[in-house]
Amino acid sequence: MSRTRTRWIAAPLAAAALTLTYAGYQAGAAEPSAQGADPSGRAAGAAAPCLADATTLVGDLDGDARPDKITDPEHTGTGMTVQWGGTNGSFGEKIPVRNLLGAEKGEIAAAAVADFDNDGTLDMVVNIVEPSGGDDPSTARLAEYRPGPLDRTNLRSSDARHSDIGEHGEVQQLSVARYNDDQYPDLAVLNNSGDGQMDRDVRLSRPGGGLGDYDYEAKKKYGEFGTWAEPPAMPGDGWKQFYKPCS
Ligand SMILES: [Ca+2]
Ligand SMILES: [Ca+2]
Repeated sequence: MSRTRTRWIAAPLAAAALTLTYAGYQAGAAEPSAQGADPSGRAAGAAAPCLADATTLVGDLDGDARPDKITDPEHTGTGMTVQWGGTNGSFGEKIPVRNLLGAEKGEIAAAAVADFDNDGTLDMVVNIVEPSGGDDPSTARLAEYRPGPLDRTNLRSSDARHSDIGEHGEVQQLSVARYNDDQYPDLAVLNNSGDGQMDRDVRLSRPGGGLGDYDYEAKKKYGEFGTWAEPPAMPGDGWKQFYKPCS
């Protein structure tokens, strides 16, 4: 409850900053303004996410109505950083997502950020796994779908749900994708499924938002089977499919 109250109190203060920051974007956006009450159910005060450049998404991740900056240099989800939004449209220092998630040395930490349920606050899928080093893959230590807002200190969500992405092998990379043709982002998963096999798995959005579970038919249709020597390509244009340039 306190989270909701905080957001409502913060909204009027941040509204002015958002208006300035997003004036150009809002003016040209086809989407209705996300400020104030909105039939789409977007959080009050949260501007729609937008792309500062091909590898930098700007949107509210922690629910304080100030846009944050998420950078995913290789579109792999492994080198992702977050810069929390401050006053007057400023951003803090780049913090590696793997540090915020508490990944240990030797663990692979991958994350994908998008507004998977299209409510105006960014969400995250996370996976942490320690590779087995052998033919049989380990399962994830942590695999969750985390609807925003996320906690600034550890990226936790009060609505987090277990994800099955970590149960079919060792997740190497995560990336946003557009597979089924709806308004909700999908997920591409580069997965070491063992015995030399490296596949691109997929998790498709469900009607109304959020990600579905493993689906072999979807994998055959949108995924790809590969090997450790020749892994499948991962999508690099997922954000671009769903978010417009900020200016
Ligand atoms: Ca924020
Ligand atoms: Ca969301």
